[in-house]
Amino acid sequence: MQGSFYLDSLPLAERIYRNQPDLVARLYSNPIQRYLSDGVVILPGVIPLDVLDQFDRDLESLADLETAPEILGSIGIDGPKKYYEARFLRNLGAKDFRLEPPGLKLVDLQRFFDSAKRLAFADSVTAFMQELFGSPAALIQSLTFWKSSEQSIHQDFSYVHHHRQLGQLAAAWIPLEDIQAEAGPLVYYKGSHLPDQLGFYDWGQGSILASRDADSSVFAGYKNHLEEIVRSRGLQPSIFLPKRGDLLIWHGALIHGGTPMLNPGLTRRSFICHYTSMASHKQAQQFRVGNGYSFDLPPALPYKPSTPRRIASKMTRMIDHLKG
Ligand SMILES: O=C(O)CCC(=O)C(=O)O
Repeated sequence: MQGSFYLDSLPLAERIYRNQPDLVARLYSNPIQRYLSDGVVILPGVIPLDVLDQFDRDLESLADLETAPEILGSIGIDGPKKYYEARFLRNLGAKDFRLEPPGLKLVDLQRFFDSAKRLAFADSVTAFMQELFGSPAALIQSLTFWKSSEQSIHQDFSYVHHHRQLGQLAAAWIPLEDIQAEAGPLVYYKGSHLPDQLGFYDWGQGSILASRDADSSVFAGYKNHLEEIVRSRGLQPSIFLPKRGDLLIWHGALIHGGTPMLNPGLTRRSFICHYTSMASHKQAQQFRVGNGYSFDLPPALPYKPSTPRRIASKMTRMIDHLKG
């Protein structure tokens, strides 16, 4: 997919911002104006604390996988190779996911916990997305972190793209606790959200989409490309140290990542959701939640990995373990 696809799918608000920035102040709220100019906006104290309390309790229920209900074991996981290949929490072979090293992502907990669903569709989030897209929010995916992602800097549109309307992508970062500087907080670069002006990365044959199977030199090239943008434009890193209840919303093209965890004793519990507009993904219309929609809500059926798959996962983990 070429860069022109990205530009052709931008929401009206962003088209106005690019062509007649003065008009934006007359048409849109202050948070949308800041989002359009910086690629990011922080809304302090807008996430209901009682829902966060419930989500805390639900996450605790997952901690002991041997006693957690079977269905919870079928939660998807992602992140570094070991997690990506295990695919489901219960294949990880770990009893307590909280003891895993940084990088583990629990995928789509809104399919299992009402608290996660209520967070993903909190009024402050859905109202923002509705104004931005001119259409209700459609949740693509959520990721829950116990620790830092330690993910190198990237732009989401290259990775989160099954909705196809690449320009219609925004994400919410919801802290589940007050985030400490040494816990590996989110880092982002204000003003880095206009990839056509800063330069698209060519993932191969002019495509702007990342492939997990790409050669490691392609990933290294991507990292260099973004670092060069940051350096040449003099973009400054911002570190997000929110309090519980705060919300950060970022543009699908904002350069961001997870910083290294400096204190191994600290958690960085966070809930991250990616959205597109309902109008750009009609399939989402079947699952309405509050003022938004979701791609795929009913809980997945308990996953039974095939025997070869289980053996392959176990061997991969043993080899990784031996390699240290
Ligand atoms: O929270 C982080 O460390 C990074 C999360 C992220 O990059 C993402 O979800 O796109």
